[in-house]
Amino acid sequence: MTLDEITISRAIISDYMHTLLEYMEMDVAIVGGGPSGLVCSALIAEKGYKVGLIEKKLSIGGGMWGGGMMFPRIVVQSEAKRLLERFNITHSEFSPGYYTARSIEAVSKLTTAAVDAGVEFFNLTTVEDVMVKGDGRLSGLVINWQPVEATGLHVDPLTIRCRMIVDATGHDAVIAHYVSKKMGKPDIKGEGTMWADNAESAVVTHTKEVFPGLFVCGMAANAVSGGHRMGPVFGGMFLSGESAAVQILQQL
Ligand code: 48F
Repeated sequence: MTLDEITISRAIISDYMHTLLEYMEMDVAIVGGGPSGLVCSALIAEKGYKVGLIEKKLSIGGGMWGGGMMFPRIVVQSEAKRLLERFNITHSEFSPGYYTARSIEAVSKLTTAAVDAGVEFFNLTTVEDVMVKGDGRLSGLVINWQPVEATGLHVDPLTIRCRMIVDATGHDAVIAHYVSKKMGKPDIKGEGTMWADNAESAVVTHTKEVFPGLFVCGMAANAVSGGHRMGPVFGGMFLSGESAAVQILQQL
């Protein structure tokens, strides 16, 4: 065949614009493509709900991509071993209860699971504000291209409507902060020091609806509720994403 550059360009614009228009309204928007957001998105989408994952960076994976201090390995403890198996992530036991996995494989397998479950990805897209109307419920997100934010251009954003929103933005708990600043709640306690054992169980307990329509999972959950940090052990992230999905599915 003879390739035509303009047809290639039209194909890309047409396909993505169609998707963007379709996802102006969705059941669940997950903000942040780290491990907790990926697990959460896959488990909700596999039940047939319309799920969009918004990620400001070019690549998906968040803080899991780089492993620990750029050694591309993660550790997952025994409590979350079943999720390594569920997502077909190769792992081996380092010492009793401590499993190692390749961070790049873990990101890839979770991303594949989300794609296969029907999650639509919106990368290079920043959530820069939230929509709360008269009913006092978080009902939408204000989005913009990430390069607009990065370059400080004064370009107005667009808005999407969602039944539920998940703040999976990691340590910064960005969405919870936006809501807190404008609505006076949730109360954000801030993240504690490194304490892996405490942090890993707390992150699951802290995974909850913190404002009508807004769930927090992953490090965002600990940042909101005053939990500790844990470094490159990821079982809590997987279990937190799963817990958020279970709670949201109960409400949908
Ligand atoms: O930080 P991140 O991986 O979140 P997580 O699922 O996992 C935390 C771990 O990676 C690690 C840890 C556990 O061992 O402590 O840090 O809680 O991924 C968060 C993603 O959210 C994106 C960000 O680029 C990252 O990929 N993000 C942050 N702010 C925004 C955003 C925003 N305003 N709009 C869209 N995406």
